[in-house]
Amino acid sequence: MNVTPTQDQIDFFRENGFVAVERITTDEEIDRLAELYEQIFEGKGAVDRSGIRTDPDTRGKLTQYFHPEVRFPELLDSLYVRNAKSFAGALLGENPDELTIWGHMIRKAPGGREVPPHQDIAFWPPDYDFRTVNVWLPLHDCDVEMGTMQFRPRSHANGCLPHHHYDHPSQNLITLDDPDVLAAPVACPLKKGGATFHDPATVHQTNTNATDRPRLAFPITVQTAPIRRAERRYTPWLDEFAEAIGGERQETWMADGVEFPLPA
Ligand SMILES: O=C(O)CCC(=O)C(=O)O
Repeated sequence: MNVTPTQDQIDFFRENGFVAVERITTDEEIDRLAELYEQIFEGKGAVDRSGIRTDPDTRGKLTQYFHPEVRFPELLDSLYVRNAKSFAGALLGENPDELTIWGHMIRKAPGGREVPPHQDIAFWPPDYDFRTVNVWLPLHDCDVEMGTMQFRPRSHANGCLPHHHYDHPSQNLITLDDPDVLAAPVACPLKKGGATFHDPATVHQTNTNATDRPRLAFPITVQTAPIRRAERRYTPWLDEFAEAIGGERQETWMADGVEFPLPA
């Protein structure tokens, strides 16, 4: 099973900054991933991303496990990752064999909080550009009520927009200063096996999980190697984060499970 975009999907992605795909992998592979989630989220290593200022009812209900491909290298050879690379390669006009990925797994428990509007580019080290496409795969049918992805069409056209922290800066939970000037969010409900692809500058968000089932998602970033920028991106929220955690800044990047120093 090899998934590549049609010209209409490429045109839609370039114009709107996102595209949904009906099937990127098999149900069997998704079932194996779901078993892996049980192992991962019951063990150590998942971090609470619900924030420290949330009320006790929502705390601990949004957990993430970063870089699962390091502990489970077989993920790199999954149909999901292979198809994500070929699809993203066509969207970016890059050779899929030269692209790498890093991933994170997200578990949004029933009642787990919303993720407010943000751009992924706003998290990047500000001296670098990566050409990326970000892929989001839920491990089951996923609708708005459960917290499927919602995108602001054409919001990727404006580069990195101003963000601020909505919890203590040490949590690095950021949201857009002014989402109201953008187009209204378009939700992408997905059937099991479907996925979305978005540009790193596309503003996106998800709702609270209002169902009684956990929402499991496996986003990956498909990327080229980092390119040093002539001018630093304006991201004061990253300075506040660095200050809040004692001055530490991102000095490495992850590619297919291997950590590399960011180029000088
Ligand atoms: O899964 C979610 O609820 C949000 C995911 C997201 O915003 C992201 O991966 O950038």
